[in-house]
Amino acid sequence: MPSKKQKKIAAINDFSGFGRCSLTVSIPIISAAGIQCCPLPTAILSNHTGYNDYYFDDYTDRMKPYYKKWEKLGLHFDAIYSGFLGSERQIGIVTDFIEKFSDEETIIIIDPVMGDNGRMYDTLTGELCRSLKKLTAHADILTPNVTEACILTDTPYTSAPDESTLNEICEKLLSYGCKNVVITGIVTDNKIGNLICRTSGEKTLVTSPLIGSSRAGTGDVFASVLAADTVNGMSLEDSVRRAADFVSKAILLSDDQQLPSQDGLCFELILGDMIPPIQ
Ligand code: PXL
Repeated sequence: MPSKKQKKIAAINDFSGFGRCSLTVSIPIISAAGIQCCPLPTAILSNHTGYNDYYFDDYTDRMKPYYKKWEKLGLHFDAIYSGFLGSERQIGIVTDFIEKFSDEETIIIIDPVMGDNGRMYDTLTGELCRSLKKLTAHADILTPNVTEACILTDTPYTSAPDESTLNEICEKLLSYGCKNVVITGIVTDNKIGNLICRTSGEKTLVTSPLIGSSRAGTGDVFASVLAADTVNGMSLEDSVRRAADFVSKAILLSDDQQLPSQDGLCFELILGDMIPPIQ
């Protein structure tokens, strides 16, 4: 009997050598889930921008020549997952990439990486943020945190938006054209929630106990698990639940190791959780 064809995900994100974010998170997590992860770098950094100093090499000019060779190879992806973008021109490049390498079956996951805790990341310009709005229209699943959801919808930032504000944010994000939104890291009392909003109007809040510290790269770990699980056929709600559980477990372990918050989540210790059961 022929076995099921292995899936592949194109991960468009930066390569940061230290600090556990972007490609250094996505490649191991997606691979552990049994999926081939094919990276298209947007920038190369010594370490992420959450540290005081870093080397930053913008990869904009090299992205098209790089994936031209993928075109020649006739590649096609089951999912395209885009994360941190290094320049405004990369919005057009990612759009072109989606047109070239997807069909109606391809799941497009867009993590609009812009900031956290009410602050924009260093390398993000206002122009890039505005252009990211256009990119969201292509997403089957858009995964902003609360800060990013506020920036994208021109909503004043509050760490714990109330239900009516969240509803307005969801409506606005969906009006840009994406199919599903997952707003991550919504803090309420002693819980942390991820709100799934669908074009049908149906909303589901997936909550976890609020435990452990706030850490760099958490959104990247979350989106990587979500990308892997949805490509493996899991429902959006179950994928969000599993991503939230994986993140919570990794945060507890990282706190236990007394890892500095900038150094991210020591997810390596639980990568085994991503391995699917043998069929
Ligand atoms: O985790 C988000 C992220 C991704 N890539 C780079 C970053 C950050 C957050 O600081 O600096 C380069």
